[in-house]
Amino acid sequence: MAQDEWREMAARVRNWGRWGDEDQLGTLNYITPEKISRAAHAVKRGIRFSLAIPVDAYGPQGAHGYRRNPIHMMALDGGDEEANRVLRDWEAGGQQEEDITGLWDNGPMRWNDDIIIMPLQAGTQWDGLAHVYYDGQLYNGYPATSVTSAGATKDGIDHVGRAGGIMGRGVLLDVARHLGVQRLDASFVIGTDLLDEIVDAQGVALEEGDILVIRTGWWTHFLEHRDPDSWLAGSPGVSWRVAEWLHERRIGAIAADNIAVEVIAPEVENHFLLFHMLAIRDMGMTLGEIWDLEALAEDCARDGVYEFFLLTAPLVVPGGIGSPINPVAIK
Ligand code: UVW
Repeated sequence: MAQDEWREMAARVRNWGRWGDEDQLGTLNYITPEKISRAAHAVKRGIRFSLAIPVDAYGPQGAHGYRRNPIHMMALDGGDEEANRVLRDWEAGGQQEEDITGLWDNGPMRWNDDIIIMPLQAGTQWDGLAHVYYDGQLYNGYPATSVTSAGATKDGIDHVGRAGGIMGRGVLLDVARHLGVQRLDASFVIGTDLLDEIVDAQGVALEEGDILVIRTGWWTHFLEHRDPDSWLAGSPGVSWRVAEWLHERRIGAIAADNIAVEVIAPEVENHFLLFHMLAIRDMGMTLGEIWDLEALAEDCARDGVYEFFLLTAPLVVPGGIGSPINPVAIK
């Protein structure tokens, strides 16, 4: 029964062709230049909040073998000045060392460089539209085979980056604070009635093109326990039924402080990530995951203002599935 209901909702929320057969931006089309210009008026105090978790080896990944935390390494550092003195006299010294030694022989200029190796989904991110498919198709009907080992030839995150990123009016819906808890219980399902209640209680009017930011408080579970397995498995989040609620309100994008925006425990037996399929593949809605909303939420609770200008810029990775970001909320 629930599967039939889900399929019927999928047909109702599907935006394929709404912005043309070639579209690769989906609901970001709701965030028009006029919306962005209006959103800038939400900036009153000039106070900024970074919503990113640290890009380091101690993040929440590791529950899946295929996702690891970022590895940050130095390519050149302060010790290299001394090292190069030694390397200069080393017969087997490589080209780079010789070049650097040559440059560092003349004048005072020295520098440090670094390298990051990471899954693009490892930390605070936007999931692009090529991330999820079912029945052999991606958003806007592109075949699943258009994502190749060379990258996503359709629906890649590079289209979002080249279009100038994702920015506009952000609205925080603080579910945990509304329910009077530090964080929601494991596997708590956020339904549409609760979202309506929070919108009313917070006194915000949602508008077409808004970027919804949902706080479950679940990030604090990771900060306290540092356990990727229980953080992932217990993650509370939105129900798949929220997809139509977002569709009706013409929301531009949605982000949350959990691993997947939606609840991880399957709401329908053996059906995993039902909201992902509706949002990304059918609606063309980009999902923001693993955002740290704690400081922003404190401020919103203090001044009672839950809207802000949200600025995020995905990297232009040709064929990329998603992108790490440092989202910034400005009030
Ligand atoms: C999956 O794990 C499939 O998705 P996400 O990273 O979007 O939660």
